[in-house]
Amino acid sequence: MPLTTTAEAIRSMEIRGAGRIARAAAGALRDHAEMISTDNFTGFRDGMYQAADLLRSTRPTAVSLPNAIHIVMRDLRTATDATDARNGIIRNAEAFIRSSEAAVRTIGMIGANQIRDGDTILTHCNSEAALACIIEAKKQGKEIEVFATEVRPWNQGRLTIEVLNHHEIPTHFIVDSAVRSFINDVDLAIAGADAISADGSVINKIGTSQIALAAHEARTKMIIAAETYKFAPLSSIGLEIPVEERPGSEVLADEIAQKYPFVRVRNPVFDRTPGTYIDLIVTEEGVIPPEYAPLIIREHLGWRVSDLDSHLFGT
Ligand code: RUB
Repeated sequence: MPLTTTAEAIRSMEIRGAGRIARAAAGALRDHAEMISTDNFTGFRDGMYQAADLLRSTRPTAVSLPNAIHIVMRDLRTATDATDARNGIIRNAEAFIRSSEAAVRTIGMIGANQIRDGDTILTHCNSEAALACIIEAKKQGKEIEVFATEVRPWNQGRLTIEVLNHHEIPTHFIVDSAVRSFINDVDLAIAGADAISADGSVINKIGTSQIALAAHEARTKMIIAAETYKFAPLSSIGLEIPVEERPGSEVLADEIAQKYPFVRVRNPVFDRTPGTYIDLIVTEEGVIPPEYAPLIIREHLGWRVSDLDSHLFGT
């Protein structure tokens, strides 16, 4: 797929979900590196930097996107030869895609340990990582039930119920505002993450923080399933993760909104859940409390302030 097609597919949410976005970006960089045929290193590097800028501009919140770009292109800083640079990008992209898929499988195995036979689980949006835990628990023979939210305005919950139904998992489909009414029927809430900040807070689909609040009040366990590349390195130098706000027309059609000149539709598509409302984060490296986020950024992602490179991180 040409780079611009992938970028547009991410922007328009045809490709969505932080893990899928990251793998699509890695694949687009690999294909773009193969396509730029020049032997001139500077020309090749500048072409790749432009590609990275375009991809990074598509969706601002999913940290998986700049992290994937950084991982795929990290050798470009020290490369001097176009062929070596190209081969490095192709190698890194393929390794990233493989390890990202493996991470989801590992998270599923680890996350399933949090689910007991007979549990009822609440999930929100459509997260591969969160669903991997639920599906693995079912595969292990645990009798489970799920509450899945609708997820206005994009209805990602319909994707989730399709997957749950495919795995023959009994599921209750509820509107987002019904969460508190059902929270006492739930043993465990599991959501994914678009970004995890150094302070342990989690940015995920709008409504996640209300679920966490309801879970906290009901003493229901709230866990986040997220690959380590969802942790945000730049948050460790105090940079805020931007929360994407999409057009109001996704919530209320323009022709209806036009009738109400005093009304402005707001459409933030993610929110931040403080770490204090999260019991643990399931990563492919094991379970951690939210306070361990800086450790993942430093020890696992191996990120140092000296890594700061505007082309790779978009600072
Ligand atoms: C998707 C969303 C998902 C996370 C994690 O939002 O909030 O919970 O991206 O998903 P959108 P995954 O539909 O707006 O992209 O675990 O699949 O990476």
